[in-house]
Amino acid sequence: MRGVKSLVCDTSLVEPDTGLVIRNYPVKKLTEKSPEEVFWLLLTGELPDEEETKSLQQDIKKRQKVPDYVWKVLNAMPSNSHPMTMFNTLILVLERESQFRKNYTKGMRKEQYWESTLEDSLGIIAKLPSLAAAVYRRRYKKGPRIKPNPKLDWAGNYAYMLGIKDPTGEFANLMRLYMVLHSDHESGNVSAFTTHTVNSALSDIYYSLSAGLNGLAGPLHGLANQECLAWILDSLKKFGGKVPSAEELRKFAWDTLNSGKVIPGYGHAVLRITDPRFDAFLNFGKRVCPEDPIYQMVALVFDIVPGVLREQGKAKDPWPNVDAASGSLLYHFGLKEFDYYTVLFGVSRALGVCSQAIMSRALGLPIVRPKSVTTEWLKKFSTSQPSA
Ligand code: AMX
Repeated sequence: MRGVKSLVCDTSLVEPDTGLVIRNYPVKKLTEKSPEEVFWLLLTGELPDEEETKSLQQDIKKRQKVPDYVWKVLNAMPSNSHPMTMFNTLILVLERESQFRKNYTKGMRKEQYWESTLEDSLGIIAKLPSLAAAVYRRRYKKGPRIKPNPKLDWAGNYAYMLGIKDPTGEFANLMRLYMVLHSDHESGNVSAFTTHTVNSALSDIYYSLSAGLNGLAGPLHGLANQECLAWILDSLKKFGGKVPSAEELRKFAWDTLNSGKVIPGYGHAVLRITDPRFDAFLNFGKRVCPEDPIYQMVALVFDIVPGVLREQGKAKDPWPNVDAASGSLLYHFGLKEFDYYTVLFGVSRALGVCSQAIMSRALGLPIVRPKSVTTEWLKKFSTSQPSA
């Protein structure tokens, strides 16, 4: 169904020549904003003022306590389960808290669905950093859970609870940027569309978000970012840990293509320009870690690979996507567990898909139920068409 116009989504738009635009704001204009401000923007179409931002941050803090039964489930899971399995399970376990389900069972008017969906969304979004950080600490044996610090903002708290050393505060800044850049990408991608489909059955947002993020766990969707960093690290290893010359890298890129592999982090199903989110990460790296060979390698690949892909002439978009840079920055700060990167993506994407669900309930959108046909029907249909 690529390119078939079949959905309405007002939170964001992705056009081939602009990249992500959130409520009329190109994403590059939002890189200095906090995730809370962007969540407000996604929901209302306007950026909040200082007071409104503070009130949302206070509201989130009031909701961040995770009930103990959730930790019992996490501790009962095998410690080598995939981090996305752990994360999505915890979201589902929290479904017990759903106000939507309780109000629906009591009898709620259709016009009130969006309010309960908003309540549930605030409840789950407030808890995601604690859940995601706890998954990290258990899965990678980093020691006991770290409790949220009431003085910190949503993403700052996430950085803090992961337990990554951050003397300069730049890791927390990276988390804020990461959470903004991945927050939304229209509604037709697998995680957004799945969340929407499940929510359209009036399953509450806990069910819906967990389902959507199960889609994000797939290698063709959210798991792709770890492959990009692996390619960068492999390339560096091949050159003995030193950044190669442009010519050496060009040859390495051709070797990758000639062996039948793709160059991870390059190309996009929709975009036909450098993903503005890649630019934002590259600028962050330039400011914070210009000496890091991994950052330098990412910058060199950006100089060389688009030319190689153009010369090969297969990829419709020879430019980098968001995944080409994000992993290298996480790695720089010591977050080196590739399998975990999709969880970060999931925490961020929850902002967008929850906003979309609240909008869908406010608009009273119907259950998703496209019509299917049999193969037999398809054969008859295709043979009955006049040939072109
Ligand atoms: N390296 C080598 N070849 C590439 C390429 C790349 N980075 N990107 C596309 N191509 C090839 C395709 O494999 C395809 O070859 P084929 O005709 O032999 O099958 C041809 O170019 C045409 O593909 P396309 O229409 O340009 O791309 P697509 O819309 O089918 O797929 C994408 C898009 C991202 C899957 C693809 O560009 C790709 O595989 N990129 C590398 C992996 C990657 O970066 N994934 C992250 C995706 C980011 C995200 O959405 N999260």
